[in-house]
Amino acid sequence: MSVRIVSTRPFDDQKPGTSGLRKKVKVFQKANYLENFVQSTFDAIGDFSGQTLVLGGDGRFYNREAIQTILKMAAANGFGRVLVGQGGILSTPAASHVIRKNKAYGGLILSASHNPAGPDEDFGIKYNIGNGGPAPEGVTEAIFARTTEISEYKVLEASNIPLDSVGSFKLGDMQVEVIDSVHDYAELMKSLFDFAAIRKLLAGGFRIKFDAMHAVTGPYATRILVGLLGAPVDSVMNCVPKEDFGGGHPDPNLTYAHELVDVMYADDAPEFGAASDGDGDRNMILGNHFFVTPSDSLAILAANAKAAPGYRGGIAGIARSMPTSAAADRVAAAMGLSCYETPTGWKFFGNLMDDGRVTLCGEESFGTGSNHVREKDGLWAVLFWLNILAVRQTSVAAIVHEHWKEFGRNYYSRHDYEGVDSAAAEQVLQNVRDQFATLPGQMLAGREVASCDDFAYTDPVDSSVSRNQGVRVLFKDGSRIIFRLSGTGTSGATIRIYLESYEADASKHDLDAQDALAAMITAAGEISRLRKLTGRDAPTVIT
Ligand code: VG1
Ligand code: CO
Repeated sequence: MSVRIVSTRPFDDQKPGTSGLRKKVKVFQKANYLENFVQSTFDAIGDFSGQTLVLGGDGRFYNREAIQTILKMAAANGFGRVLVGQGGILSTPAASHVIRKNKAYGGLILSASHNPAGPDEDFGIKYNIGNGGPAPEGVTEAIFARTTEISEYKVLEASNIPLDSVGSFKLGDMQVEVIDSVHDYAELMKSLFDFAAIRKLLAGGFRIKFDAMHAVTGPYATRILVGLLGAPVDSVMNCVPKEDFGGGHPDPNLTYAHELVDVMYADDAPEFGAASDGDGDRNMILGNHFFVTPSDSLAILAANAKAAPGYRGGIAGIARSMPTSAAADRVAAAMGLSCYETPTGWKFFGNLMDDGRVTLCGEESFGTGSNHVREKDGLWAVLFWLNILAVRQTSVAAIVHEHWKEFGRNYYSRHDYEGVDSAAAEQVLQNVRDQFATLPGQMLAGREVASCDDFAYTDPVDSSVSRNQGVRVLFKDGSRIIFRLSGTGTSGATIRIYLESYEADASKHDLDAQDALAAMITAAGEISRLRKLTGRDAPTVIT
């Protein structure tokens, strides 16, 4: 087997976004496109000779092909060992755990998360560092810089490795170990949650429904919920990963997880429902005829953390992304914990967890997690909820209502306008920026504007600064309107508008969020002149 050095030219569109490089499969299939990005990553991450790399993906179309290419490149570039999930499958949180457990140098995760899959849809790749978390901005910038000047890549001339059963192989001097995709992750979950209590809850007739949306969490949910916790087989649905995710959009929200929503809002609905996304790091939590917003879910997990054995000793602190509602801040204040507000994307939580400042983290985009790994973790959130339900012996809706009663309710919603012309989207944000000087002091939606800014974050651990992380209109009463452009899409621009207002009065906690936020929604449209610029009169998705 010999190493081949292939000459190549840079592509000008390999800048990683919020979570790695995401493009249409057709783009990744262009000659040298994947290879350039992988070699640029290897060139940018330092000296890994003889070290371990973790490799796996969400099973989408092109996963297997990409894995074979990356294995041969890893061998040619001097890795000592690659741990690859069986069938090429590793959920994002499981990959994070395997990196940490094996003290790997880093990992490559092949996923475009909740974006649709198939030959005409999306593919993605991201590099995670040795702590198991997404590469911080300094690293992704170095990778990007390398993509602009790359002139050759290295690949071993060898045949493909069989991925479908566990085993050890040699690729040149490099060891390839095909590992069980679920085992280590399941052991980790057992160490955090009271499996006996959850098993008892389920045996007592508490019915659950978990929707893997034809994506990566299927094998994990089946092994853990059915195999280890004894849930009836029909408690899980769409649990066989498909290369095209069944033609669906594996984004666990009320719009895309409609199959589960129909079950949970039917007359004979189970007590608990949940779904996860393409790569298994997101979660949606539902009760019988009840939806838990991700921001509330984070706050509720924090307030009830001691129910779970893994968190019985208490939590160090909480972090949330800036657009996530301030519900968790109220819990942190009540518990005397520090609370951090970071830019969107899990990579910003890594330093805070490594430094021991926070235990729980969350994002409004259906992501919650803790320092057990360095990614958000869908199934972890499901098990955490089940553990709390087993201890509290009440319904999801009752837990949420009691939480609001104690802490007040942060009404919250996100409106997404997808596939908007990029220039128009930029202008929507600019229109708001242009009013930064005049808005403060004005009344908007019946509230006084306190201040406006472009959110900037200084990492308290390494002092790195990230600017332009969202346009904020902040009100005196704590309400907020935030505008941001998505960094994960693959065509056109997506405008996200995040709306939040706080209600302390328990007699007003039963409004629909869209009604409670109606005046704020109108105000957001007016100050941004969104309708005129984009020609849209309604959001594509409301969460
Ligand atoms: C979105 C979410 C963000 C999340 C990111 C990756 O990013 O808003 O909270 O961290 O996706 O999640 P953006 O830039 O499109 O708003 V995942 O599950 O797609 O890896
Ligand atoms: Co995801």
